[in-house]
Amino acid sequence: MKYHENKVSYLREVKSIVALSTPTGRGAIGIIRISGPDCLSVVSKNLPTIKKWEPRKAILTKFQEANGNILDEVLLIYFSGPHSYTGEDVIEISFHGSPFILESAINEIIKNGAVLASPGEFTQRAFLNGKLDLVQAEAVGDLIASESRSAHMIAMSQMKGNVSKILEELRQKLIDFAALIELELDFTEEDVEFANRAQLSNLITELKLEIQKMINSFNLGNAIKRGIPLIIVGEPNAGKSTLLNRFLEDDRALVTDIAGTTRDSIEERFRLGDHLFRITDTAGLRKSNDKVEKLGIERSWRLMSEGHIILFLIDPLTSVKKNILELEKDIKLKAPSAHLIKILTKSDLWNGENYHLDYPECIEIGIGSGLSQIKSKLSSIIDKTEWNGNSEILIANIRHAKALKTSLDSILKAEKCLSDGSSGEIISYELRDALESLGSITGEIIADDLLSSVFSRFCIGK
Ligand SMILES: Nc1nc2c(ncn2[C@@H]2O[C@H](COP(=O)(O)OP(=O)(O)OP(=O)(O)O)[C@@H](O)[C@H]2O)c(=O)[nH]1
Ligand SMILES: [Mg+2]
Repeated sequence: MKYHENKVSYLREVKSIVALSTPTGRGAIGIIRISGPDCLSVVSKNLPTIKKWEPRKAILTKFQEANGNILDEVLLIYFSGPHSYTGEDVIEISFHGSPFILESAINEIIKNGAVLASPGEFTQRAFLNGKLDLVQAEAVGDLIASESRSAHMIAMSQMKGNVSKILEELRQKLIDFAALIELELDFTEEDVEFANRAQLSNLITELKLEIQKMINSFNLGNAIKRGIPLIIVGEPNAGKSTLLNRFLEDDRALVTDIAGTTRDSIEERFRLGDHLFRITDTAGLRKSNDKVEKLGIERSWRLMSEGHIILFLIDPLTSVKKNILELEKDIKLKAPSAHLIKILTKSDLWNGENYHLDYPECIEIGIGSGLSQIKSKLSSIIDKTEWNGNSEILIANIRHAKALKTSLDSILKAEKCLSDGSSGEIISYELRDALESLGSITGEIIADDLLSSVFSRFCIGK
């Protein structure tokens, strides 16, 4: 089902929804939100003292149960539709944050005709009522989930409409051209060309570059949103788990002097400055006949290919230079685009020795030293990335990246048709496909099941 059909079916059966918008559990206050066309009548029995609903004014009143019992003294605000988050009439009621009070109040409101909201349903209604496009609606979810300043910045930029604006500009250019080509189809007898082919070819080149740039930005955008993948690798006993524990300031991983202690990978997260990192300790790399250890080592190699940054740990006291060089070569082959940071471990055991001749460009770490150098290096790598946090847009949503890819494929096909001298009909078909994929990102054109899957990832009450 397409967006407009979806909207019609939604408007036909719309009911008021209610949900707790603050986290469950005890708190100073708990906010219940109600949205829908009959929002006022749904709560009027519980709030009998309110005679006049003045929008956007805080009202202190009593919330009463059906049997007349006063459940709580509450503070509420009424937003009259369409001037509300959802575009419908909305009431937000602040209760004292007792789970008993909040549950009882929700039950009362449901008894009076509202239904419990499903995840993201408030935002879904905002989208269906044209208050937000789909990219902005998804940004609301990302904003709530953001765990670092950089993830927050991406979500804010998306919510402000920066991504939507660029997509809309691209779409508009394509629409103009597709329309001209389609006009030609009405005049096939006369053999006229409304759409200048050289201009179309320039436009296609421009769109290809723009879209490819956005697709490329997904790697970094996704890393920043979910946590930048940082993988610790090296030979057994190099000190990998020790370093993980130092990053986390916790004894998370087992550390022993037995080579092969870590068998399965261990993933944790930590924040450094504005960024969230996803750090993984891995099984030491060596040839092993042990079935379990072999599986762990295979996993270490697999994880490397997904790493944005790889910390390669070398214990110079026990390592053989030739093996380390080979390992480094293999790591670079496995993860050609990752940043590799080489680290010489256990420096407290070899103070005074100059291992830098054997292993140049390494950071040294030992008991109680070296961690701050690694952290500065991590920060400088991220700060040097092409994204400066403001002007450039970053694609951080896999749905957007996939739709951009589909759109690029159609544009490439249109380009081929153009160079083959194909008919306007075929070119316009490909351009329409590209437009449809671009339109699905902001929700201009969207299937029903996709819409549900977007909003099902939200929390209830948003
Ligand atoms: N003196 C000293 N010992 C260290 C240092 N880092 C690690 N060790 C010791 O080296 C041994 C191995 O450390 P781990 O952190 O378990 O090494 P690993 O790389 O995780 O080893 P596997 O899990 O077997 O691959 C332990 O006995 C640690 O206490 C260090 O900086 N200085
Ligand atoms: Mg270990």
